[in-house]
Amino acid sequence: MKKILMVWLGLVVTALLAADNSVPPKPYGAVPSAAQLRWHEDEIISLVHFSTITYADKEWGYGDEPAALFNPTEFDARQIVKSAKDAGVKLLLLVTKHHGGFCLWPSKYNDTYTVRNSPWRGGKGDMVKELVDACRAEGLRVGFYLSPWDRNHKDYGMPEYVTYFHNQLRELLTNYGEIHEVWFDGANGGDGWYGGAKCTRRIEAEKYYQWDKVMAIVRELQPTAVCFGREDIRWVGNENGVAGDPTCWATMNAGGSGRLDLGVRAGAVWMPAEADFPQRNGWFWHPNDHTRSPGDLVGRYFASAGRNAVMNMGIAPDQRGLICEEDAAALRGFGERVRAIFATNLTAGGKITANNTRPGFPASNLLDGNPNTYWASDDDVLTPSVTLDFGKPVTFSVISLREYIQLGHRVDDWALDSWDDGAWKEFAAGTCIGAHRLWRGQPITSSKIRLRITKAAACPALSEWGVYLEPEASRREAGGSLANRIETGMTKTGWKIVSDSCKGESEPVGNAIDGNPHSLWSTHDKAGHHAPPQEVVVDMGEAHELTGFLYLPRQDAHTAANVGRYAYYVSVDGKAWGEPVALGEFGNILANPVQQKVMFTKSVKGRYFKFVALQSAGAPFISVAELGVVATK
Ligand SMILES: [Ca+2]
Ligand SMILES: [Ca+2]
Repeated sequence: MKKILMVWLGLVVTALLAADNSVPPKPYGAVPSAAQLRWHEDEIISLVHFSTITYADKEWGYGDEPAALFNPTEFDARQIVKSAKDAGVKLLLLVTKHHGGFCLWPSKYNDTYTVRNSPWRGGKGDMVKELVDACRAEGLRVGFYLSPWDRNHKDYGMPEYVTYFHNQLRELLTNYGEIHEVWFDGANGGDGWYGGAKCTRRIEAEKYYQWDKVMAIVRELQPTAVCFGREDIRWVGNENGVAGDPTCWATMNAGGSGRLDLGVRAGAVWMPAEADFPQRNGWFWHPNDHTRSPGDLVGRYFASAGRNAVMNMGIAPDQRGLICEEDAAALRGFGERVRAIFATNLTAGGKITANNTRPGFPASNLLDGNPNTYWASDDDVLTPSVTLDFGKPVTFSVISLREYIQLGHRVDDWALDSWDDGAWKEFAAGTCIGAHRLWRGQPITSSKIRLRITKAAACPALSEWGVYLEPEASRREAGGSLANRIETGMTKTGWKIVSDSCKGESEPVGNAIDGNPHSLWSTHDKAGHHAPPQEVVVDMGEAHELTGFLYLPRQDAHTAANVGRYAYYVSVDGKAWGEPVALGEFGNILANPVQQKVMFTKSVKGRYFKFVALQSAGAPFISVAELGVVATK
């Protein structure tokens, strides 16, 4: 009897397994940590840049901007956080200390250069605390940026500074509750004030800061935080908010090496890309700068969050301590557009079928709005397809795909077909899917669509599929041209080159004043690279009252030859030049090659100008896309 019972029980167990043999696929390759998963879900995050240099009209503080400058009389943390929230920002990264060294909190390790030394709140304020409290009140998560480079600190370059840096990190990660991202900038070492020494200090960034100790502090004090720039999250390689095209794999080689924009297919570690860019041209607020338009921001959303990266849009309070009306309106406009695009998922009511389904992981999981349920195929089926029948003609222009990344990057290639005149017609194809992949195109009307996985390393596991129609007005804004972001200054009719230090062969000197942002003057030819200093003298044909000049660096990814340091002269007769009317550095020109506008301390009359490139940002030659002038008339 006992034996029979055992056999019977065995049969029951076997039958139960057969009825529910929903064995999930095994993970493929590297997978995200819980903290990385949560970071992926944020999609839109935002750095907040605010410091003494907001009052000095600079991008990088030299370190000597007086703390007395810092007096945002209308500072309102809630207004700043609400503006970010309007844009859909989920995590706010506070720049607690930028390269200039000024601390937005009253650090006990610094007696001279923090909010305590400023007039703001009578020296009794803690701006980090006010912003953190506002984030928590508005439901945003919080991250901290702490610059390793410090151009104010007297000990920078020496071991004492590293102790200071570690102490500050410990202080920040101890006193403000749970922090979800810690951000370390890659800009490191160079000239600075350094306690009055005013010199250049170079360090070996990989060794100097003792990163193993830094990471131990982060892991000890904030175990649920991701770390940008070191172990968890990588920079996307530009400050345009544009992830790699066509791929942006979340994986990199062990140790984080690999192409920052494209990632590494089947790389050993999960280290996804964060695509940062400022809402304005500069990261800090400047009186003559302006916001990007909402339509422009939407384009960057598709190019970052829509390519498996996270969009990090920098916002900047003005000198009052508020997000100015212009910027707040653009943030609101951006948020409204994104919400409008994704307001109605046209898959609702559709009938979905797959040509292969793993038991327990049906195709309907793609449409349930739940990121934790997914459709998967059998282990040996690497190229399944899934069809969605709307039951009626539907017009769409945006497709959203999400892989169940808890099981890794499984899909290599995919294609989408519409049902056109009784036959399938491919309208989109791509590679990496990952956390989120968006396709944005011209409207298509079709009664059904099909997703084909055309190549995969392991059986695909996809969690969500969305189909949307972008409002026409929003769609018309797509692809806003570069040209409308470039200030041309005074018209260049009648200008001519008087002399130059290097003609340039394939990219001749005349290209610097031809009004075309895409044509360049580069100082290299068959003989090789011609190192700076390089200069050009231009005759404007008649005298003008000049108030400033414009330098447009090349606008593609090749930024190394952009001009780092410059001198600018003006002359009435093209013979007597005198002292330069402007002499300085284009800060951050390598990572953020936006148009540079340098205003003179007072206007100067002249018919000729001489632009001298004293130093290249990072190449053995220099390049100029355009030179222009700002004149009173
Ligand atoms: Ca789902
Ligand atoms: Ca040009």
